[in-house]
This record gives sequence, C-alpha cells and structure tokens, in this order.
Amino acid sequence: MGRLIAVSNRTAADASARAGGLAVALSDALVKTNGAWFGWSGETTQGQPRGVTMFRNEGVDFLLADLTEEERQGYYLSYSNSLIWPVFHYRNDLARFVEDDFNIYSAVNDRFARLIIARARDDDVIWIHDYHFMLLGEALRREGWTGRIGFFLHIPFPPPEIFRTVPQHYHLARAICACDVIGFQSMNDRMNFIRYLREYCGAREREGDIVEVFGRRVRIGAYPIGIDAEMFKSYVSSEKAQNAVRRISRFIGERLHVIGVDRMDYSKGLPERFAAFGKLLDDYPETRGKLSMTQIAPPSRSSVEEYRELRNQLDALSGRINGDYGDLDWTPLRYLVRSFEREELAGLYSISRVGLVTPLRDGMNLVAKEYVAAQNPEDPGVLILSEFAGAAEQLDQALLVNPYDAANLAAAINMALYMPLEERRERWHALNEIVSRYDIAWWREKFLTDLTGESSIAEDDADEARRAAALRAWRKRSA
Ligand code: ADQ
Repeated sequence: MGRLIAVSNRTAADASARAGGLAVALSDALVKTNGAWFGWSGETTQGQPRGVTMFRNEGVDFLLADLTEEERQGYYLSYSNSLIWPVFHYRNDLARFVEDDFNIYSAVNDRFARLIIARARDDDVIWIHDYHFMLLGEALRREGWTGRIGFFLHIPFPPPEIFRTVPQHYHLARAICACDVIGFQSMNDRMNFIRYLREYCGAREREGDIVEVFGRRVRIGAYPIGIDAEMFKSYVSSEKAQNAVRRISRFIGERLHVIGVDRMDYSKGLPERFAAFGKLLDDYPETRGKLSMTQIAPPSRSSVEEYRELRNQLDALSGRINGDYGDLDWTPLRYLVRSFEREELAGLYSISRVGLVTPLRDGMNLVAKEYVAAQNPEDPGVLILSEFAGAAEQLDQALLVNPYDAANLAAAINMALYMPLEERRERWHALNEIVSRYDIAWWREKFLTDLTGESSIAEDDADEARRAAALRAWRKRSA
C-alpha cells in the first residue's frame, strides 16, 4: 500500500479531536505511511475565495478546507446534522428536509474529491469517514480515481423503511457503493444496509461479506470501533484523575455513585434516563439517601432548537427529583453541562458503582467501553447499557436495558446497586476481555487489512489468530 489518505469532517488538527479515539487510531497508520488527512478547517468564509490550509505534522500532511457560510449552513448544519443525523438515529420525526441542501452537500463532497485527486498518487488508499461524506466515493470515481476506497459509518444505519424517508436515499446508497469496503459499527447496521440494497437495488450477497450491486463487487462488513483500552486504564492513576476523584468524593460521601457521560444530544436518551432515576427513588424507597447520580452532558450543537428544548426538559426533571427527594445533606441528581478531560472522566468512572449508558440509538458508544476500562478489577462497578447502542452486540455481560422503559431501567439500577461482588467481577472480566481485545488498533487493522489486502502494521500471527477466533465466537453469540 502507498500512503493512507483519511477524510473526515473534523481532523486531529482540531484541539478537541486530537486526544479522541479516532485521531489516535488513524494517526498511527498515517504516520507509518506518511499519509494525509483531509477535512474541514472549522473556519467559515463569506463567499469566495475558499482557502485551503496545508501543513505537515509528524510526517502527516493536513489539508483543511474552509467552508463558505452557505456551505456550513446547507452541508453541515442542515443536510448532515438536521436530516441525516436524526433519520439515521431512527428519528425521522425530527428531520428537516430543505430542497437545496442536497445540492450543497453534493457540491462540498465534489470539492473534496477534487482536492484529494490533485494530491493523491496511484497506490494511495483513501479511507472516508462518516455521514458528512457519503457521496465522496462516487465523486472520486467520477474524477477518475481507480484506487482503493474505504468508507466507515460511525453512526447507525437505519432499516430501509426509515432510510427511504431521505429523498435522495438511492443516490446516497449508490454513491456509498462506489467504495470497495463499506464498514458499519454493528451487524444490525450492516444488515439494514444490505437489506436496502437487496430490496431496492437488486443486490446479491456472495461469500465472505461480498455483495454484488450497481455492477460492482463491494465488501460490506461490521467493524465495531474500540478504544485505546490500555491508555485509558493508565489514566485512572494520573494526577488529574485522582484530583477529580478527591473532589467528587466530597459530594458523594459514603454513598454509591451512578455516572452518565454523554454529549447533550436527543439520541442519548437523557430525559428518559432522568425519569428512570426518579422512578427508582419512587419505587425503591430503600435506595433514597444511599446513592447520588452525576450526569455530565456538555451541549454539542446548542444553536439548534431541539437542544434548547432538551436542556429545558432536563432542568425540569432534575428539579423535580431533587425537590421531591433531596435533603439538607443530599442532592440525588446533579448534571454538569461542561466538558472534562479524559483523565478526569477516567477518575470519575473508576469510583462509580454504576455506569449508565442508555442511548435511544447509538452507532457504538465509546463511553460504555471507557467505563469498563476504568474499573478496579477487585471491586468493579456495573455497566447498564442500552440494547440500542451498537456496543450491546459485543458487551452482552452488561445489564442490557430498554431505555424507553423507565420501570425496567429503574429495576436495573436497583439490581446493580445490590449486585454481589462475585457477580460484578464475573461480568466485568467478560466485558474487559472484549474491550481490551477489540481495541482501537484492532479496529483500524481489521478495516485496513480488508481494504488493502495487507496488514499495515506487523502483528504477531498467534495474536491475530486468537483475535479472529474471538471475533467468530462473538459473531456467533450475537447472530
Ligand atoms: P459520539 O456520539 O460523540 O460519537 P461516543 O461514542 O459516546 O459518542 O463518544 C463520545 C466521546 O466523547 C467519548 O470518548 C467520551 O469520553 C467523550 N465525552 C463525552 N462527554 C464528554 C465530556 N463532558 N467531556 C469530555 N469528553 C466527553 C460518534 C457516534 C458513536 C460512536 C463514535 C465513534 O455517535 O456512536 O461510538 O462516533 O465511532
């Protein structure tokens, strides 16, 4: 393989993304191949000209394009975030359909294709990330690119009945299929996409994840993304983590702690989670005064009306719960709308008896994996996980819940609080095995090996065989 060329809306040039899992995962392969990373600079210009910033960092070329105000609105805020994001999270009731947006989305994808083509060499491999660039594969082919292209979708892919509510569904599906390897987070997402291709595009499935469609053979697989588990574990003993533990311990006292960490987004099921916590205190009076919950939820796109509404809902729910049950020396539920450093989060997870991860729908959900990685093996906490998060396919030793069912969720929290140490350990060992084995390096390797037919980073054969066997076992379990 030549160089790896990664494309994603935001890149590791972004301070907020640099420490994130994707940045870490990709940078290894980018550094090793002297690769390049294309994305949006985060800057907006008024009309023409649209600048491209180029710089080199640790052997990796960054090429960052500005967007015009019209592009930021039509491509980013509107088509990507107000149409694709809700529909792909099964919320077509929240989707906004604006006629011109698709043309702008399409034009931005075309512009990136031209930028990439102008700099790519024949043996380079292009890896496209996420829903902002679903037309890019086809645009690259139109520009004459014949090399390998991979596409990975970080968010869920909905069932065909829902996908078809996007007016350009056929166009999007055809464009994605211009890539050679198409990766989803879960088997469920993969099946949804294949079902659409079968039912509406005449696709035929062949051996080994190969699908024939639109006159091409493409590989469509599930590649569940992981975290850098080893690194995350090491955060727990850091000064920042311990400082966070000391500070929150003053709030918790002798009580058990329940933690939730999410971007404030309607897909994360926060009002439902708060309501379930209220139901726990209503239905299980013995838990009152015995536990405290902290929800960390920084706003992600607070300019959008739905997020303001979400904030109001959370204010009302937490006010009700704290008003009904709080005491002079006890606040049952706090929520903090600020961001924390990863080390601080590791500390907070590590002292929490319960990790509450209950999205209504999620591609994977990395918080679930971070919570597991941060636990003390001798006295681990319990992960409560939504069955509608991609992570549920792998993490079946969590307490799996329906996040819409407040009674079910309240019962799960109650069960987690009183779970015997031995059962907590057993469940955690099984979860930790998966989180550690299928980490971010495994994910990158698996995708790139399928894309290039060669492993980009030398790996011990026995280790790879073990991983493959475990993956088969996991696939069998979740089939
Ligand atoms: P997200 O929707 O952002 O990602 P998630 O997978 O949970 O969801 O990742 C969030 C990350 O942000 C975690 O690493 C978490 O620690 C961090 N984070 C959250 N709140 C924070 C806070 N207050 N302060 C600091 N950090 C915070 C999308 C998809 C997911 C998919 C990922 C990766 O929606 O389904 O798992 O991409 O593919």
